[in-house]
Amino acid sequence: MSVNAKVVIVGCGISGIAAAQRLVNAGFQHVQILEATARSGGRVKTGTLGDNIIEIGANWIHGPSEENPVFCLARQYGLLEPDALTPENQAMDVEGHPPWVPNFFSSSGRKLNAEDIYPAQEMFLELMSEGSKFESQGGEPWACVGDFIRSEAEQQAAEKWKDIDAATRCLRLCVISNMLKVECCVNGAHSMDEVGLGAYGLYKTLPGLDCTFPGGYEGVIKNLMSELPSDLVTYNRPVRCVHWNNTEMEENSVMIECDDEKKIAADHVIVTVPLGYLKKHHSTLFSPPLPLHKLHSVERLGFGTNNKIYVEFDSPWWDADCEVIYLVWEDEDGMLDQVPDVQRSWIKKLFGFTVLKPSERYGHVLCGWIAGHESEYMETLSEQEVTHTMTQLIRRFTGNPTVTPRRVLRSQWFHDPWTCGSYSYPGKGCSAQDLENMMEPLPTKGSLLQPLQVLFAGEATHPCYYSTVHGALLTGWREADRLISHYSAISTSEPPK
Ligand code: 6YU
Repeated sequence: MSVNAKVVIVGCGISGIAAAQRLVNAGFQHVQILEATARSGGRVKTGTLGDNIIEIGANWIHGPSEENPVFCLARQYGLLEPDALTPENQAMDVEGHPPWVPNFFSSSGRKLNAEDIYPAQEMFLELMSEGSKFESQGGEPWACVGDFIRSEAEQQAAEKWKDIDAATRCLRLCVISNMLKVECCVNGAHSMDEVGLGAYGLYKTLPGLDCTFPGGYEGVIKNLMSELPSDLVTYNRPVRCVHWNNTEMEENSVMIECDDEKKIAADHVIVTVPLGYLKKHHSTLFSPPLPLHKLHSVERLGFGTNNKIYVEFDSPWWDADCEVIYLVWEDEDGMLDQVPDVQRSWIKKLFGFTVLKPSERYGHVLCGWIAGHESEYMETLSEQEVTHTMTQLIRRFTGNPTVTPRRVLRSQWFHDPWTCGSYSYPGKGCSAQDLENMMEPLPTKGSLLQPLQVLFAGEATHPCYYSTVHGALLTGWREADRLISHYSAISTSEPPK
């Protein structure tokens, strides 16, 4: 098939690249990507800390197994380590909770006994799994995940832990606050009070134990880009407005207006901008504006901030087998995941660290995780202030007043003008219909206007793998396939020449 229709893709993240790849391979002759920044990859972004390769954006392949297209591509390009490729690794079904070896430290400078903590962790994980079932039950006892967890945990703690001493019970409730902060990072939400309980179960996990890229996640982007024509992407070309339903134009139905005043006519545009950007700029990005039902879904879906703070040390203060470090504040038994005074105590939102492994490659590097408004505030501080606060935090939790990081590096996704946060989650009152609305092309069904003028891809448009790289990639393929089917239907319905 050779198709002359002109397709413009807005955004050169994995979804935009995937759409272009599929269209070019199907014979589309005029495909162009317009990217606001000077690079490809969007939220797949690899950087360095000293000599170490680190991820500023996406970290893991979630569920690396046959059904995961990112895993399949990474395997094909030879980007993964042998461990990740084994059938055992692919078959391991951990429902998104890798069984990492933890260390717990408390704000009074003690290393906590894992046995004291496990009952709280176990209860929390059971509740989270229960929370994901309301989606299929068609009813929810609470509007948000946070209220559900608190009310159930309170009740269960009163029953199950009635005979244990007050200090241990209190500590376990502090652990639940910590677990809520972990979930804020997983979901990219300010608080679990903002994550809808009814739609929480929409997210689906794939089998496979999450794995990383030894040479960096951007390897997938580089390999995909090398298969595309070199002039396909125009960098530093932000799109200001997509004019659709353009009855004045003679041939093409869409006109794309760029920040530098350049105007590009097209038959179809695939918009892949992040939901955070869409929330902020939808009123100027589309003319005419988005239909109301689509706009309501843009508003109902959540898009929050999750940032990383990498910290490198000369020697480790954690156990050799430790994979994750949790920091438990002993004054937080209210099962809250938000700090009362963001400016003074933003650091309390950082749940802890994942350990970069193997140490032979990375040395002693930790990746701190912090979500929400506290994370957005952290972005405004100078590097010195962040380093100082991290140093004080670690000294306090280890009880060692001399521990000093060698290097610190943080991400700043909220203040990235082309992302405006990290990734999407189902907000309160969300349902599967909202994700359907997100992916619905314009003009909507039933219209007599030229179909498929504006199509939507990007992680926030995937019905069950939103917030992931594989979800984003699949949406790019989905929208390309929509156009491919459209043109194959036209060509088969044409009379033979
Ligand atoms: C994953 C992971 N991961 C950590 C952090 C972040 C993300 N994700 P893009 O934004 O890439 O592309 C859009 C482009 O558009 C971009 O280049 C812009 O510059 C451009 N643009 C914008 N405006 C424009 C304009 N006007 N004109 C022109 N161009 C414009 N995913 O699989 N594993 O470990 C993580 C993580 C800190 C920030 C992640 C992870 C998310 C992915 O990175 C993200 O989904 C995709 O890269 C998005 O690709 P895209 O093409 O859509 O947009 C139970 C349950 C709960 C549910 N959640 C659980 C899942 C957990 C998800 N966890 C992620 C965690 C981490 C750590």
